[in-house]
This record gives sequence, C-alpha cells and structure tokens, in this order.
Amino acid sequence: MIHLENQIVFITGASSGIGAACAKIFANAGAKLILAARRYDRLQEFAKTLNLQADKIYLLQLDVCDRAAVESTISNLPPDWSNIDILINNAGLSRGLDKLHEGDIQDWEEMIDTNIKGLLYLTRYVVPGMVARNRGHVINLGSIAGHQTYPGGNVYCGTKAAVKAISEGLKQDLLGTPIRVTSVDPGMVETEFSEVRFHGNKERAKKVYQGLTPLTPDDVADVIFFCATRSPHVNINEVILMPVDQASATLVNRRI
Ligand code: NDP
Ligand code: 8X3
Repeated sequence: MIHLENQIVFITGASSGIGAACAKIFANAGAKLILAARRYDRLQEFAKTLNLQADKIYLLQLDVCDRAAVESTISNLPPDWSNIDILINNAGLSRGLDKLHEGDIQDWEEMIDTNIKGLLYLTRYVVPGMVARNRGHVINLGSIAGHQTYPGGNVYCGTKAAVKAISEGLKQDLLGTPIRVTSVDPGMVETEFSEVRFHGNKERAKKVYQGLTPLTPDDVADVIFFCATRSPHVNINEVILMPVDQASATLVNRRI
C-alpha cells in the first residue's frame, strides 16, 4: 500500500461535492493539497474547515477551461508544490437535460470545454512532470453517463464517454512508465451537480434524489482514496459505483 504522507495531490473542482470530499480524505492521510476551483471565496471557506498548516495546503483560483491560465499556473507553481504526485481531474459539470435537437449550444460548449478540454489541459501540463520524475497517478472523474446514455443526457454523456476514452488512451500512452491512470465512474451522487445542471433550480435538483438513497461525495472519495493507495504495481483502471437504489443510468428504485 502506498502512504500519502507529504505526497502532493492536485484536486480540480475542490470547492464542492466530490472534490471537497477528496480533499478531506487525502488531508487526513497527511497529503499536501493543491485545491483549485473558480469560486475562490468558497474554496477559502472550505479550506478553513480542513484545519491544515500552511505548508500542507495551496489554493488556486483556476478555471480549467482557460488553457493559458492552466499552463501558467502549472509552470509557475512554487518549487515546494511543483512535484505533483496525484492529479484528480474532478472539475466538471452538466448543463441542461434537453433533447439534442432542442439543446442550448452554450450549455454544450460549457460541458465540452470543462469536462473534456479542461481535463485535457490539466493532464497535458501535469503529466510531463510525472514522466520526468518517474512517478505519479492521474485519477479522472468519469461517470456511469460515459458508459450508458440516457434521454436528454446526449452531450453530457458524450463528454463522459470522451473521459473514458481519454483515460484508456492515457493508460496506453504511459505504458512502460510507473504512472498510473484511473477512471472513477459514479452513478447518482448528491452534490451541487443537479443544481448546476438545472441552472440553479433547487426544487428540480432535489427531485432527482427523492425517494432513494444516493451516493454521498464521501462514498466516491473513499473509492478514489482506495485507488490511490494500492501497491505501486497495481493500477485500478476503472471503477463503476452506484447506489444500491440504482441499477443503470436510467433504472432506479424510488420508495415514493
Ligand atoms: P459539484 O457541482 O458539487 O462540484 C463540481 C466542482 O467542479 C465544483 O467545485 C466547481 O467549482 C468545479 N468546476 C466546475 N467547472 C469548473 C471550471 N471550469 N474550472 C474549475 N473548476 C470547475 O459536482 P460533483 O462533485 O458531483 O462533480 C464532480 C465531478 O464528478 C464532475 O466531473 C461530475 O461530472 C462527476 N460526476 C458527478 C456525479 C454526480 O451524480 N454528482 C456522478 C458521476 C460523475 P467552481 O464552481 O467553484 O469552479
Ligand atoms: C452524473 C451521473 O447519471 O446523473 O455523471 O449523469 S448522471
């Protein structure tokens, strides 16, 4: 098993949900955290709750869609923070649940720019350092939506299918190095995800999880932590996890 004391873990989308839960579990294991998100105030508020010494946490206001910002952020990390051991490509979002032929093109752009291009930029700028140091682990947040498409999911599902392909491709391209690549692909997790999908409509978002017990962000962070702590020769390629109340992207058991 790998010990995480003082390993540098870079988590995108750490201001909420699964990213924040990852920050907690990796902090408890003694890792040094680089936490990134667009909402810097939110990130700062959350960081306080972790109660970490200053040399254990480094906050970044970063929009993963901004290629130039990603490049300069990674290349200008202070020396004590530049040797990233684990990259958790978690920042992501869904927007809308419209039929494809009625979809909002701005929603599509946002999902594609964040879930695919943002993940690619981080990977492109972080992984060369891992290769040079001969160590590292990239953990991507895929989704059940990358395995099964559901009505109205069209573009979001397409972005997560892309994440699946990109994770597989990266694993192949890093063959011969000790760098590990994992895709963690959850079903329903109650976070701000649905609120973001429905453009802030809290009532509609709440209904998504009504009458069933969804996964919590901590459930997903547990699995990510498991993947990160296997022996160095073990690569968990892909994990699909879903609530007991969910059998597929479209089949759920509601008790109401
Ligand atoms: P949340 O909405 O709770 O969290 C999303 C995080 O991503 C926030 O911290 C947000 O921070 C950040 N983010 C979004 N866009 C950007 C951006 N352009 N640049 C930087 N950070 C960004 O959702 P989840 O925790 O549920 O989602 C995390 C990941 O898990 C996503 O990739 C999602 O697709 C995936 N997932 C979620 C599932 C679910 O059911 N909830 C199931 C399967 C996968 P900020 O707004 O401050 O930038
Ligand atoms: C999030 C899970 O099924 O709501 O990726 O798309 S789902």
